[in-house]
Parts: sequence; C-alpha cells; structure tokens
Amino acid sequence: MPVRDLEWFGGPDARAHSNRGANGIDGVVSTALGIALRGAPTVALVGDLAFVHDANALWTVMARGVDLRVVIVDNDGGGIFSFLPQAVEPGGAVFEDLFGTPHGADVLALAAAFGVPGVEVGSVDEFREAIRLPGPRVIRVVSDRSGNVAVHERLHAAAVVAVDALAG
Ligand SMILES: Cc1ncc(C[n+]2csc(CCOP(=O)(O)OP(=O)(O)O)c2C)c(N)n1
Repeated sequence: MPVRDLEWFGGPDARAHSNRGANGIDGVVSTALGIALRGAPTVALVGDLAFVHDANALWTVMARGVDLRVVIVDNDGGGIFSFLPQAVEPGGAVFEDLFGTPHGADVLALAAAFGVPGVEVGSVDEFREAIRLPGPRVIRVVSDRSGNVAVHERLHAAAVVAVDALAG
C-alpha cells in the first residue's frame, strides 16, 4: 500500500522510485539504498513484508555512511490483500493463511541485527521528530490491516462528496 498511498494522496509533486513496476516487494530496501548512495538524504516508505523480504539489504549499510531512513508501516503481513473480495469470502483463517501471511517478525530487531538503530513511533509528533534524524535508521509505524481499509473507505467517501460538490 505505501506506493499506492503515495500515488493517491501524495499530491502532484509526489515522485516514487521503483525497481520492478509498482508491485514488486523484492529488492525494495536495496533500491532505496542505491538511491541513498547518490548522497542525498533518502526516505523509504515500505510495508513490513517488503522490508522483511529484503532486510539483508541492510548488510554493511552502517559502514557506507548513507543517510537512509526506512519508514516501515508494520501491519504484520500483506495489507493490500485486505482490499480484495477474498478478504470477505472466504475471509477468516483461510484468508489469513493465504493472503494476510502474518510473519510476526520484530522489524526493529531485524534492523538491529545489522547494527541499524530504530525506533517505534506512536503519534504524528513522534514520527515528525524521528524522521528528522539522519540515517541509517528505521522507524516502525504500527498499523492495522482492517483499520487501514476503513481509513481508505472514509477517504474515498470524502473524495466522492468533494467531487460531487464540485460538479454542482
Ligand atoms: C517477490 C514478490 N512476492 C510476492 C508478491 C505479491 N505481493 C504483492 S503486495 C504483497 C504484500 C506486501 O505487504 P507489505 O509490504 O507489508 O505492504 P502492505 O500490503 O501491508 O501495505 C505481496 C506478497 C510480490 N509483489 N513480489
């Protein structure tokens, strides 16, 4: 969802780097590292599954002197699938096994295994404070898969109301 949220809600100036279309969860951290190696402060916004899939990219990151700040939206699994019909039918445990795929990995511990410091934030103010600090570092934002669907439904409903109002 992070790349889609950027597309939908990032505004006209939002730009994204991507290594394999908009959908690949492989190599996302490596791609961010490659961009950070150009020398500019770099923020990567990734899902927990994408992060876990490519956590080995953090290998030697501390020795490279890069300013890479990885923001992990951690909903313990693939949140995008909760937007699909199979979240409702069959839903439940079958959906969790096949699509939700909770992994239970401690993403901050995973980063720490490579010597990369991390912090969990619980509010917008904490996030603002954490994102200002130079990397390498990871920031964990805890999210909830079904709650995220509800937030998107509210945003989409508000967009429909706004467009209807514009249309008169
Ligand atoms: C290599 C690879 N395996 C599987 C997929 C299928 N896939 C697309 S999105 C996704 C889940 C991503 O989860 P996460 O990164 O936590 O982001 P969220 O959906 O929760 O926002 C998966 C497994 C893929 N795109 N690439």
